[in-house]
Parts: sequence; C-alpha cells; structure tokens
Amino acid sequence: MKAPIRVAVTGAAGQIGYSLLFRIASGAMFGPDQPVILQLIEAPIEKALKALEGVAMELDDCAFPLLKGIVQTSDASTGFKDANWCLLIGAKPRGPGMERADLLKDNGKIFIEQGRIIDAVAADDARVAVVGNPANTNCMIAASQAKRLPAERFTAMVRLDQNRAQTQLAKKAGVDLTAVKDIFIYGNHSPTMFPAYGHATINGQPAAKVINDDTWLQGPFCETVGKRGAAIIAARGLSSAASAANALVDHVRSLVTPGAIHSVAVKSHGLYGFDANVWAGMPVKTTTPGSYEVITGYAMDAFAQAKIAATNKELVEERAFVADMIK
Ligand code: NAX
Repeated sequence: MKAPIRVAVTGAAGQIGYSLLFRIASGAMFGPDQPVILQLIEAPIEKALKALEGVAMELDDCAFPLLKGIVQTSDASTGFKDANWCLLIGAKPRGPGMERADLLKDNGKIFIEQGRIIDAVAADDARVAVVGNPANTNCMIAASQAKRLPAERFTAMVRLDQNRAQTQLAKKAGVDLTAVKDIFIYGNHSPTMFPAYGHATINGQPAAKVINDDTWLQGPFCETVGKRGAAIIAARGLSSAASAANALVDHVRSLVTPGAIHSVAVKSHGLYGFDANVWAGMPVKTTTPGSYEVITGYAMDAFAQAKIAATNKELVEERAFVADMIK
C-alpha cells in the first residue's frame, strides 16, 4: 500500500466541494491505489464550518477504503500543513453591484495569504490548482507569494472550458466525443477565452475541415464555450458545480499522468504572444507526475491571434487591478 498523500481543499463545504471530495476519496483523482488524507479548509463562518462537519460525516459514511483521514479547519496553516496538493476553490463571489476591480482586490487578499501560507507549510513537492474566480489572476497572485515553490507548481483550471469545447465540436460534427482530440483553451477562464479549434482533430482529420463552417466556429462555437457558465446559471439558478468538480478531477488526473496532453493555465513566459507574467491557458504535456512542459509551436492564423490578443489584454488588465497588492 502506498503512503497517503495530503490533499488540501479550500471552500470544501461549497457546491464544487460537495461534488469533488467524494470523487477524490474514491480514487478518481489520484488513482485506485493511492490513499489520501483530506485537509478541508472553510471560511471562519459558523454556517460554513457546520456544513463542513456534515460533509465530513458523509465522507465517513461512504467508508472509502482509500480515505485515511479528514482534517476540518478554518485555519489555513493547519489546512495546508504538509499538503502535496492544494486545491483552491474557495473565493468570494461577485455580489450585486460589485465592480470587477473590487472582486479582484477582495480575492487578492485571500490568495495572497493562501499563497504565502502554502509556501511556508506545504510539502516540498506541493502542487497548487486554482478554481476560485478569477482563477487565472488568483493563481498569479498566490504564486507571487512563493519563495520556496517554483511558479510552475501553480496552475489554474481551464479544463472545464476544454471539456465544454470538446462536447460542442462532437455534437456539431455528429460524432462520438472520443473522436475529438487536441482542442485546447488559450487565455483567461472568462468569456474572452479562445477555444483553438484550428488544432483540433475529429477522427484524425482537421476539425475545421470536418465541420466545414468557419462562421459557426468563429461565432457560435467560441461564444457558446465562453458563455457556458452564464448559460448554466440561467438554467439552473446556480453556477456549474458537478461539471467544475469533474473538470478539476480531470485537471489533476492529467497532471499526474505522464504523456497526458491537456489545457492548463500556467505562467506564460511570453509564449503564444501572452504577456510573460500572466497565467494563461495553453496546451501542456505532462512529463513526470505533477510536472509538465508547454507544447509550443502551434501556428495561429489572424483570427486566432486576435482572440489571443483580446484575452491577453484582459489578463493584463486584471493584473493591473491588483498590482499594488503583489509588489
Ligand atoms: P460556493 O459559494 O458554493 O462555495 C465556496 C465556498 O468557499 C464557501 O463554502 C465559502 O465559505 C468558502 N470560502 C470562501 N472564502 C474562503 C476562504 N478564504 N478560505 C476557505 N474557504 C472559503 O461556490 P462554488 O460554486 O463551490 O464555486 C467556487 C469558486 O469556483 C467560485 O469562485 C466560482 O466562481 C469558481 N468557479 C470556477 C470555475 C472554473 O472553471 N475555473 C467554474 C466553476 C465555478 O464558477
């Protein structure tokens, strides 16, 4: 039996947490032979901590053979202690009338503190995956606090967008989902993201050739993927939760599976025309468990370049809103 790994999860009593924790404990994220200890972190709010107690009781009641311990806490230093993976889901939601800049600043405070504490107390091999919005910029903020852990260990999730794009292409082409490969998300997890259909294939053929409808690809396809979160809220009255949790399982599972090719928001280092110091979605290949290299060299046509410029502009603006906080 392998030694258990410690998985810290913030926002553990929230919607996504409720769909996620049971899948981690069942082995879906780290594999059927990898025991886990869940370190569940919630905001210091009585209602949230009470809800967390209930979630922990349900985890107990599942009798998962791989679940070797549960920590419940509102203290980040306790929650991130020795964590091998830190899944940052908890964030402040945008309230009515709240400006984007205020949301960025309020979340900035959370992610500065969490980044600092993770760097101080998490395991030497710690990896961080950010889901809480605005995910790319929150990830950049957390990474800005790290002195011990390299920036490459901090990733943000664009996998939900990739999964959404894959399904939309399969439906349009009338093929099974598994026929669609190499659809990657570039840029921000926001409506400006670019699902780069130009590199995707369907049954080994270029997707754009199979679909043969550039107007749809450039218009409704990009729009449907970019605004899918809003469409879910309009239909369900609540934001995506089960699909977001599923995407985080995919994000981490792919990052621990050598050879996996998938979209992750990482420090751009100037690749694909992004500002060097923003966290942007791009294609990566997992090298060793937890490590990856960006797949470079995909050619971008004029449409793709314009889409990347627009999503890069938004990321640079988001960073400017919090520039005074990350100095
Ligand atoms: P919920 O409001 O249901 O849950 C969030 C939980 O986080 C709450 O229980 C809250 O008490 C807790 N929390 C707040 N601040 C905290 C802190 N400082 N430390 C620990 N816990 C804290 O939201 P949920 O639907 O679970 O969504 C969570 C986040 O994911 C949101 O920011 C949301 O916008 C974002 N999403 C990101 C997606 C992505 O693809 N990157 C997609 C889904 C989702 O919209």
